[in-house]
Amino acid sequence: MLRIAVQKSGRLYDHSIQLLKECGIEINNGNRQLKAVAFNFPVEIYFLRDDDIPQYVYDGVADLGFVGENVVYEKNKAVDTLARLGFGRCRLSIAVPKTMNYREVGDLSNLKIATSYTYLLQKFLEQKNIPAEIHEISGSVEIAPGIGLADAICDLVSSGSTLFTNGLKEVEVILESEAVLIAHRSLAEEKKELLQRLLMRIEAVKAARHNKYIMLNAPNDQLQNIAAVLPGMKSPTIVPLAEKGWSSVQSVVKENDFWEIIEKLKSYGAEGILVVPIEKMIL
Ligand code: PRT
Ligand code: ZN
Repeated sequence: MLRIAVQKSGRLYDHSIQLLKECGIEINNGNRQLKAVAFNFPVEIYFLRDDDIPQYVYDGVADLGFVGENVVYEKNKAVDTLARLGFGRCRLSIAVPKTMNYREVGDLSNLKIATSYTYLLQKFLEQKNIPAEIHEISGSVEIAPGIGLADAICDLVSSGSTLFTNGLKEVEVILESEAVLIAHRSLAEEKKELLQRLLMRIEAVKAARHNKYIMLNAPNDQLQNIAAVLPGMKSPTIVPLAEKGWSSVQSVVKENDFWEIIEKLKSYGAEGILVVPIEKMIL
């Protein structure tokens, strides 16, 4: 049995449960218990505060954890990071009042900076050789400058709207973060096998999210050009159509390159282009 720690409630909860579900691991956490056993995979889920997850995994009370990299680095526990999970993206940044004339990192010298990320902030300031005072607070960091508690803050940012509404501007990015899968350093053999199965599923779900299945009709005299822009997993599938001189082409495209590819395909005379999501992709 693998024991996986996930956030009990908060920004990572829904995505964590969704990812497990897409990996074929269903749990019933109807009344929000602290522990739940999956129906169809030997996995037990522990619901914890995100800040506690690295410690539980380090101690081996949980084998694995889904948690933000920001928390992993801040807690600085010796655990292995095995996969990036593609959700919970944010950055840990320093922000100052927007009225401040900020030019460079040296301008932070002798300021009082409020944060709940004392370890990462201290490391950053030491690296840059900046003498500044760190004021630890556990929540609502963004209001600290407004109430005279600090001159600047160091906190997580995603859209930037919290900073904006509090009259702050982002001036230094300390860390880019997303949710990751962490693991205890010495897992038993039987757990390692389960972990490999889980990792394969996570990679399949991630690959599927980043790829689309594409089908189109192409004039035969353009097949070479079209095949060249559609490398697919190995190479595209090409099947003749009932109409003479035409073929159906099927392949897989990366979401990032998607529009560029469509434009090229159209310029080569492709017609009836259909694009469908992929449920799972096993490479
Ligand atoms: O109760 P528990 O301790 O488990 O939860 P928590 O309150 O500590 O964490 P939670 O649920 O807020 O966040 C969990 C994780 O989500 C974080 O550790 C990050 O890895 C990730 N994450 C992604 C974020 C954000 N984006 C985020 N924007 N965590 C927090 N924020 C906050 C930020 O602190 C600030 O208050 O959102 C505000 C800024 O957002 P924008 O969009 O206005 O910039
Ligand atoms: Zn937390």
